[in-house]
Amino acid sequence: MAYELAPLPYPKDALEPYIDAQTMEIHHGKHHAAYVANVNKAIAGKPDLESKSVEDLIRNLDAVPADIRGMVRNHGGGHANHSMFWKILGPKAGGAPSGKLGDDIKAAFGSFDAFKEKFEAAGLGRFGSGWVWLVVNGGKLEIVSTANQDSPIMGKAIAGVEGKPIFGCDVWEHAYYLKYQNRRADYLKAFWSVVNWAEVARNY
Ligand code: MN3
Repeated sequence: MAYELAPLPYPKDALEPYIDAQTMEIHHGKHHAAYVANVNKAIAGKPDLESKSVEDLIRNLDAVPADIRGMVRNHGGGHANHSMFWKILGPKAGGAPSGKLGDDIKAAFGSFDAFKEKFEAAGLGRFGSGWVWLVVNGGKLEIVSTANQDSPIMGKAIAGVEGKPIFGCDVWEHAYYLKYQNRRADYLKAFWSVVNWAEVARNY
C-alpha cells in the first residue's frame, strides 16, 4: 500500500462545538479513508507512482497513465487535501496569526477581518463541492477555490488555479452537514475558531 490514513492528531471531539465529533469520525474514518484506499487501488502495481509522496503524485498528473488519471486526481487529491486539513485544525486554536504570516495577510488583504471576509465569500461562492485555499503564488498570498478534490498544486491547467496551499477549508457538505445542514456560511464562520495558525505559519 502506497499510502496510509494517519490517525487524527487530536481526539475526534476536540473541535467541539465548532466541528462535532460525529462529523469528524465520518469525515476522517470514512471519507478520507476511502480516498486513501481508492488512490492505493488506482496505482497498485506501479512502483514508479507508489514511491512518490501523494503531493508529488498529484503535482504531475501528466506522468499518470490516462486510464487511472481521473482516479488519482480525485482520490489522490482527496488524500492530500485532507492530510493537510486535519493538521491546520486544532483544539484551543483560532485567534489571529502573528509574526510574518499575520503581517503578510494584513499587507495582502488590508486587515485580518478583510481576509476572513474574502475567504468566507470564496467558500460560499464555490458551487457544489470543493475547497477554498490560501496559497502562495509567485511570492504573493492569494485566496483561491477549487472544485471537487482538486488542489492548487495540480496547476492551472487542471485545477484552474495554482500556488502552494498553506491552508484550506473543505466546503463539501460532508464537512459540515450533520451540524450545520445547509448553513455553509455558519460553518465557515465557526471554522476560524479551530484554525491552528502555528501550523499554517509552518506551511508558510
Ligand atoms: Mn472532506
